[in-house]
Amino acid sequence: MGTNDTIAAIATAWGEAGVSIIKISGSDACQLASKIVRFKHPPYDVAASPPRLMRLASIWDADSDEAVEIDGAVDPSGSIDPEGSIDPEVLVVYFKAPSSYTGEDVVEIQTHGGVLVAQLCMEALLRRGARHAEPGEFTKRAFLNGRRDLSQCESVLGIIRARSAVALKAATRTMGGECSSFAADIRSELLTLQGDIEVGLDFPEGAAPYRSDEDISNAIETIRLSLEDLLDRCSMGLLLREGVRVVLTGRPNVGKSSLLNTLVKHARAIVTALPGTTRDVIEEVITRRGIPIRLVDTAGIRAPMDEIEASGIAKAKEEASRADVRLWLIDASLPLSPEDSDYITSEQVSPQSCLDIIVLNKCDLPQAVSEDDVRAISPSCQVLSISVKTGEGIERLKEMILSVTAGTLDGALNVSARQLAEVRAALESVAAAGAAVSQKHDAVAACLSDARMCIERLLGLGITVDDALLDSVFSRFCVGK
Ligand SMILES: Nc1nc2c(ncn2[C@@H]2O[C@H](COP(=O)(O)OP(=O)(O)OP(=O)(O)O)[C@@H](O)[C@H]2O)c(=O)[nH]1
Ligand SMILES: [Mg+2]
Repeated sequence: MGTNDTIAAIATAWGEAGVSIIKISGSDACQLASKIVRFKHPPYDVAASPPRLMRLASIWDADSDEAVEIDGAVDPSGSIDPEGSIDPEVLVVYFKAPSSYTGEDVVEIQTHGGVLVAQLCMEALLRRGARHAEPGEFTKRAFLNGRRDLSQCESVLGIIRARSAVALKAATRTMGGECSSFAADIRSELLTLQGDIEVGLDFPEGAAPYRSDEDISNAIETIRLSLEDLLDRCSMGLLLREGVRVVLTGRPNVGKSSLLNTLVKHARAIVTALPGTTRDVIEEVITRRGIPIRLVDTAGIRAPMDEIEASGIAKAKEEASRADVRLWLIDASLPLSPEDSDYITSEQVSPQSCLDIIVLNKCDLPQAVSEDDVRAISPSCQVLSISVKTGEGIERLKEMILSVTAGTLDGALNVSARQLAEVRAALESVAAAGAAVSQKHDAVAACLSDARMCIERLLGLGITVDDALLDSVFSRFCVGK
């Protein structure tokens, strides 16, 4: 991917619409646009147009470039050769470098919306030397030209993909620089502390330390708390963007697929009285208070009867391991199975990042298991009785699922899984630095340096044009963004 060539793309979605927008960016943007644009009034050159002013023009293509050059010899306000006319009425706006989205000269042409008009306009530009932009290349140039840092660029995608008002707010907050400035503050604290510790390393043996162990520990703790705060806000943003992942697990025949069907309000999954009905993973999205909830139905867990069921069960366990909310359903009309007891016992030690709820289904039938029986095994676990058949407890269950989004919604920051992983890694390095204070200060400095590098990758500092990280970030964008 070159960086100095001039790129062009249709920025609007494919299909009939009010307008189509063609974007051109690069040092030759004006010159290229001038070859197909004919303004109705002077000045006739795109480069001479007042920046940011929408101007009426026509788009004109011809076999030879000379015929379309606006050079005064042609009367630009004169009649247009219908042979070369693509669109007799367009709006053209010029953004002069560096005050543009990409930081380069940008020309945008608004044509009448229509599949062919925009396509012909693009073809005319490509024939005259523009290169078709790759996905996200305009935003990538904005990053390379210092218009935005990487976290702001990634939030552009968050704005495009937002499916709820809260997710949109989180993306707007991030694009406005809230995540970047928070992360930049942490980075400068890390740098200062690392510098102080390195100065201290050079002090002669026996001299008073530059900063005491206690002082360093306190500074590390302050940074750790800031990173935890950042992690919470980013985790919530990712949850809003990707949706809360709710995985339905449990023994066969407990009513997992019936619950999925009730929550999505249609018969999505096959339900039968035969244990082992669901073999594959079934995923559906519902929205509750603007928050997307991804429901994942899985195969019942038992000793598998055949190879298909064995793979289904393996998939169920894999899904459960990456859930935000894990529901373990139990048929409360039957005594607890060993699998149920094992699950409830092990659930006590499950990681806090996932909310576990034990769901006692079929409470319309005579009960063999009560909520108290479950609490007797695990006093702190969340347990709820429901009946998919009568609808009892379903509203309460939805509320419990949404409790994972409580609290931090207002401060949520839109990040990608990549960015969240960087924050998590930074936190681990800072924790390691804290643990090393009483032993070796050079190890502390090294851990702080690792943490700082994670934050720098989050912001995209020090990344070069050819960095694979950039390609992986921008390849997820659409063409024309
Ligand atoms: N009485 C009663 N029956 C229920 C309830 N929920 C589900 N069932 C019945 O339980 C049986 C099994 O339901 P499924 O939803 O297929 O159970 P599952 O957990 O998906 O089962 P597998 O796919 O085999 O793992 C069906 O006959 C349902 O009609 C309930 O709340 N009350
Ligand atoms: Mg099922």
